[in-house]
Amino acid sequence: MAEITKKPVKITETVLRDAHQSLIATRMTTEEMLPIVEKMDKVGYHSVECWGGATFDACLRFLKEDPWVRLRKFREGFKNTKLQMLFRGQNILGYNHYADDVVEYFVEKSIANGIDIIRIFDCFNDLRNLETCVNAAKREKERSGKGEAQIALAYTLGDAYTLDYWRETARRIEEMGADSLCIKDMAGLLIPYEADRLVRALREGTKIPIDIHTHYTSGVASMTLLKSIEAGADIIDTAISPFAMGTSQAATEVMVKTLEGTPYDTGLDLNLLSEIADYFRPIQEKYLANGRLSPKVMGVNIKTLLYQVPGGMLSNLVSQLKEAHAEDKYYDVLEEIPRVRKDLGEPPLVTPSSQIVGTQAVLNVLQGERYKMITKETRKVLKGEFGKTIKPFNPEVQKKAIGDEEPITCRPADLIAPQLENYRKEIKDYIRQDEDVLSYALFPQVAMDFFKYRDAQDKKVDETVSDKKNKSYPV
Ligand SMILES: [Mn+2]
Repeated sequence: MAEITKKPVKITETVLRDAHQSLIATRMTTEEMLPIVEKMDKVGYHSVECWGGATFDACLRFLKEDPWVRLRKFREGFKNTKLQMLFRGQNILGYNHYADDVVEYFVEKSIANGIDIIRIFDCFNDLRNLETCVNAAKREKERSGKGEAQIALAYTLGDAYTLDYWRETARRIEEMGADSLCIKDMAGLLIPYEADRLVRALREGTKIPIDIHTHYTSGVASMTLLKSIEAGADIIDTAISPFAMGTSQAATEVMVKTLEGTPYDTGLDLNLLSEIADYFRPIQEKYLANGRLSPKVMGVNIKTLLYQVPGGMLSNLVSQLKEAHAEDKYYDVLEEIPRVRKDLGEPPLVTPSSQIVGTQAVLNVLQGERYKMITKETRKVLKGEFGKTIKPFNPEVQKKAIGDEEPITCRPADLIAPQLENYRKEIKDYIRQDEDVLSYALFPQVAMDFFKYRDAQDKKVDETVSDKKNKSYPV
């Protein structure tokens, strides 16, 4: 009898990052997460995604938590499981390009505080914008033995995104020294049979592990994952069921059960997963009850496939139009989005390009004339400040935006002088740990407010202590 080659599929669990970012605007607190960490650590996940993306911003801005403290607590609890983060290339976790010294220091500190795998992407898939980050991770690996660089390609559709493009890009990613490759399908555009073709093309281009990250938004995610696995994908991203589906990932338990007894058997224990689901269910119910989790994001949104626009972008669009009392222009804007995207070189629509294209499309429609008003960000794109898009910019629109200014053609960060020392100076009165400078570099206003809050909290504690002991206040 022929021996069947076993090829267990690896699971990246997203409940501590993308799942709650997609469903409840990243509001899960560290306190809600920590009690389940010990159990999650026993599962045998390939990794747990728990940091980066919007979690950093939401920690500081809404939860008044230090994201670095959260990370260190995860590291303490996850003794056997790799921790993973999402990193926007030269944007780090922000919306603009940073100097290399900031990117390098962020990578160093992320790994030092407990991150094992850094998933790095660029909103234009301009690989030059990933070089500094990938190289920094590789240096850390040499130095400390820790740190893996995974390059993620933002998945999108369009004439230029052919199987040859994906195959060739996979080849270049391996050449750059990435440890693995991820297809990041933020909008749920990757449909099952296309996934089969895509993964086979990637496999022809590279030998490194292939990870598929998709969202359930359009209802096809679990089928897409299954076809990807059959085509040779090594890792899939899933979320434990109470925080799965809708705009989040496919459910972990469903994929584990589906693969059971096949050559792809993950080997994960369904009973243990079910206990983890039991833990998260009341948390899901709490957010449903307080309205943070809307049943609207839990169903299937087929518009995302029709218009090829990510779910998050659609809801932004609705609120922008509502504010302008122009809700009747919804379909005009939906038709304008692909035109603006084409003018801007047909980039994937993912943070921050999704916001830039969306806002410009709204303006074009509301002003009654295209590019009558051009946003600062659109101008930056057309000047080349975000890097190179797959297709050239529309020259007329570019001319209108930047006039006779010379567009940037090199890697944009080559033109940015080191920034760390200045940031350090600006927060010298508040700095308490090396990492503070990075929080400040990414979100200056929000981090400064947090530092002040932190000082005030401590002062309150001091005051209580001194009040009791000395009946006087410290000077
Ligand atoms: Mn995602």
